[in-house]
Amino acid sequence: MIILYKFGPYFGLPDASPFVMKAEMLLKLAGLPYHVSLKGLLNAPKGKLPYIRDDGETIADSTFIRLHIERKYGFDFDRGLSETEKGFAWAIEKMCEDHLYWLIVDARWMDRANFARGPAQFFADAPTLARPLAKAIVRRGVKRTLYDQGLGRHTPDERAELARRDLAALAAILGDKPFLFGDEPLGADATVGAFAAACLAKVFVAPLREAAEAEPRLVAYAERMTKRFYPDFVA
Ligand SMILES: N[C@@H](CCC(=O)N[C@@H](CS)C(=O)NCC(=O)O)C(=O)O
Repeated sequence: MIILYKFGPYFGLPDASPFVMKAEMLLKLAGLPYHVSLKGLLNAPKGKLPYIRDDGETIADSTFIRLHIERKYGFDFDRGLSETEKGFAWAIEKMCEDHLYWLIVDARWMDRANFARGPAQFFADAPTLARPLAKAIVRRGVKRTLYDQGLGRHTPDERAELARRDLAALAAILGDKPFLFGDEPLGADATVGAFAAACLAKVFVAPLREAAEAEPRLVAYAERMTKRFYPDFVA
């Protein structure tokens, strides 16, 4: 039996992490049964979630989870796609994971009010006296990461512009189709659905969310994906 290590529901989303949501949607797409554990972060092989354990094997990182499912269970997340579409699917995913993601991190962690409403919850189990210091240290680390990554060097207006471009690109690619490549969701939908939902989380007040809400097709798509993969989830 597969165990998926995740954070759990936060911010009105099925999981705090879009990468976890992606991995979970991939498991569901492949029709694989799995259990979840919310206690994996301390033992995470790469210090991040998600990872899975599958019959004694540990696979960390949502992309390697996907490749594992494809190799071990023979499920094709790109089924029916041409080589060009496969390249396109990969590029869309990586825009979400390596660009849009950092705009999400910025919106959640760097704005004080968003932080207080959002990621501050991660520190609920820290000892009361140490909690403010722990929050400050981790926030400072996230700020440093954003600076090193590069997006942290831009002005807020520049970041907002990049967010609008990412989200408009996703909406344009989606067009009027129910899913990215047609009537049924594929692997890339697990990524885009997860990241679109993360951008739209109502807890956060941010230009990023405004940019997502300005794309009605993307909003409808995010709702469609969440309903399809988390039919029982109540925000
Ligand atoms: N490339 C990884 C990214 C996973 C990732 O960044 N996870 C974040 C949450 S969104 C995490 O676990 N962060 C915990 C930490 O850095 O301590 C994947 O695709 O799974």
